Amino acid sequence: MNLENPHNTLIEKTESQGVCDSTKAGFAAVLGRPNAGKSTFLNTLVGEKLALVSHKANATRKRMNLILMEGKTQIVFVDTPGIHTQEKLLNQYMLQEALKAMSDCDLLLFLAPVTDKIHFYEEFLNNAKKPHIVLLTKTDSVPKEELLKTIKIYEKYQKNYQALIPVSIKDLGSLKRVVEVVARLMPPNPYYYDPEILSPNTTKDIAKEMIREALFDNLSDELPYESDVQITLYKEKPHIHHIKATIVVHKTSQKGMVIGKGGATLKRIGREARLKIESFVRQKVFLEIFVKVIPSWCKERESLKKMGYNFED
Ligand SMILES: Nc1nc2c(ncn2[C@@H]2O[C@H](COP(=O)(O)OP(=O)(O)OP(=O)(O)O)[C@@H](O)[C@H]2O)c(=O)[nH]1
Ligand SMILES: [Mg+2]
Repeated sequence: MNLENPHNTLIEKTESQGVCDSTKAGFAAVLGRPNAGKSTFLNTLVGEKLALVSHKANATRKRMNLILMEGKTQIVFVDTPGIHTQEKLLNQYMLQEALKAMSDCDLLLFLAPVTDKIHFYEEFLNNAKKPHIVLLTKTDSVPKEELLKTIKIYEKYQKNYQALIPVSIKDLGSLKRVVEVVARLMPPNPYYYDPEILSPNTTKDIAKEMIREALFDNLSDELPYESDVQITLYKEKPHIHHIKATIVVHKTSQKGMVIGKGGATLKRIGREARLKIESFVRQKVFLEIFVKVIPSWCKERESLKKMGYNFED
């Protein structure tokens, strides 16, 4: 079967599994290097900004599940941290999260920006044992001829993948095609989650990601990586959600940067985060943010565990 798209470039090898009366459900892990566009892709699919997106790498730290219904098929997309070198402890945790998602899922979606050289991906393309589809992302950032050339290069691996689909978040049709292909590859199963919900992650988890996103957007490059957010109170009152959060950094100088001159930076972070959370929970939010120094929080296994990054020993 060969579906059309604006670039006429979807290469798909799977045949339709036919109409089935019973439901299908499965997990599709979204993998790729940092900054490949994994979280953006998923947010655009579900139409809500649930996963943290940033132009800075290493935005996603923990797996986040986003649920999409396609007819009688429930697809649980698993957003994962970007796969990269792992000399730092937090990176090791992030790699572990990605590998866990990979082993638990039914299908892998491997995202490779069309602007990257294929050599970054050859190891995966050669050796991946799980059924996978390759998504060439950010196609809007290259001319059509370059996209076609890149597709030719990837076709060398077509024996291994189920489909190769060029995508851009600016082309909703390309995302729809991904959903169709993924839905077809999901196994017969009862639904894992209530079909009405978008994510089984709690509102508290999502609020935390939204505050982290505001931090990423307002701080210079290295700092976000060395900071984190803890939610110390999440109370849903009749007309308002009351949230207390603590931004954790590991040096006193970083605390100063988060607070900013006369508290200006922290105020901006708080305002941005509050607006994001309010638009998600569709309620007023009262958000209080504190800043705390915990030396070396991201360098020691025990401190990481306290922050909610649970290593599998
Ligand atoms: N031009 C263009 N930019 C995109 C597209 N998809 C994502 N981006 C940008 O790529 C950057 C990284 O996006 P993320 O979704 O945070 O990437 P990620 O793969 O989740 O990154 P990590 O969580 O760090 O592993 C952001 O600046 C996005 O706006 C796309 O289709 N086209
Ligand atoms: Mg991400």
